[in-house]
Amino acid sequence: MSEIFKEIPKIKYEGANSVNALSFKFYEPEKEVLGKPMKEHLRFAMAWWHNMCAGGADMFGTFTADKSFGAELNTMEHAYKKVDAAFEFMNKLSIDYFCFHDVDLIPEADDINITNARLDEISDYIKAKMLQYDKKLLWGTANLFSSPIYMNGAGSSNSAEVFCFAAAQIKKALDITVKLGGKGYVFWGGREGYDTLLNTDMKFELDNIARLMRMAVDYGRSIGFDGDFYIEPKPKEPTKHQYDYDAATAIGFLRQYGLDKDFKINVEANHATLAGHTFRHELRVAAINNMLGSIDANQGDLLLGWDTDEFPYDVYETTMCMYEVLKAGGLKNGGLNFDAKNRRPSNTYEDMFYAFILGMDAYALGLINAAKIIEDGRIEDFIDKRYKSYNEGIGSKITAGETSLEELFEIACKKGAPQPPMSGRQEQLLSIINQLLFS
Ligand code: XLS
Ligand code: NI
Ligand code: NI
Repeated sequence: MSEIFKEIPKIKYEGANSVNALSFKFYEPEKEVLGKPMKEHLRFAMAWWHNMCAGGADMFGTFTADKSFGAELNTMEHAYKKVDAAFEFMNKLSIDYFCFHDVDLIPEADDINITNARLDEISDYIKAKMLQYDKKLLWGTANLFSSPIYMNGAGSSNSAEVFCFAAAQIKKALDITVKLGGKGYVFWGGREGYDTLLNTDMKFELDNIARLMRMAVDYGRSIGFDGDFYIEPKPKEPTKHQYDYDAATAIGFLRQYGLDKDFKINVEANHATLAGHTFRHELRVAAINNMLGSIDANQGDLLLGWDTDEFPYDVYETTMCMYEVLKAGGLKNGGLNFDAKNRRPSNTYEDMFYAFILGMDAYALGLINAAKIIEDGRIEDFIDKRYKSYNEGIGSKITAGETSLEELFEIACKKGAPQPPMSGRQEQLLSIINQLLFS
């Protein structure tokens, strides 16, 4: 088999002073950080849709990047070429995982039976390549948003026939995910939302989405899927109101419908900021509910306000992300999926590699920095100190649930107004972070 990325060598770690653009400056897969190799903390994954399929088309123009890999687009020959390209790419960059939607892998046919036969065929080929290159599937999913049949959503569609077709696609995507040993299955809302309540029964749509997820869980478990289902929250785009607005909303939904034992959250950086939160906030909300599952590692642009899916480069953000991940005890079945694409004018094969080098180095730095914050201990010590009034006296009775409103009333009336609490010291804490990042 001939090489596709012929000009690109295997990317190696060369250290922070290297001027070779095709090298890692910070990512050393085997280097131990807090007792575990970087590659295990980070578990990088390649998103099939952006990397193997998307050519930079936008509302104003077509592809700028050629992702044909020498084959005619939308043929099975092309599907095979994408597999060849994907594994060569992952191998050259030392990326251990990938993620896909069903229709990223093959051209969808008019007849679902033909589509499914194509999925069987290509997944045989992918499975063999996974063995050959020692690569793993992080998660699979079904695309329930591109086809015109999904214009009103999938689980939330007003059409029962569309709901039925969505269920069929999910079943097949689960079959392929299990066949390839995937440890995750994602539900990103797609068009599960609405544009106007004038035509929408919100309660009915939410009930139906939950019904679809319940069937997916029951089927998945019946065929031996022992990984995690994920909801990937996003507040808007493509619909005006997406039902899975943010982590808190999705967790409430999962609990309401009894799906919380099987699902976790897949937090995407760009979706967090679209929801008006920091990335870190979303990670924390998921973590404190024991639902931090996996991460779509990208970056938005606050000046633009849509899902720009940029490769992450903001080291402050990657640091805070990895700090949350380390504090949460790591990602069990999840990883860092680069749900990210090159900017439209970055349209060559080399640019695909530069983008991943950027993202992987940014996360390696984030991990190194986060470990420094933890080892330093000043931030965590400060937080402990800030709440220490709950470790003694009336504070410990409050947290132990051993007091009452009446008792607190009596104490407060006897003691009178307390002193204001201690300073929050925000500026001091921020300067500790900068000291740790840059020394
Ligand atoms: C879109 C989502 C999508 C999911 C997978 O905004 O990020 O790419 O990750 O369906
Ligand atoms: Ni995503
Ligand atoms: Ni997204």
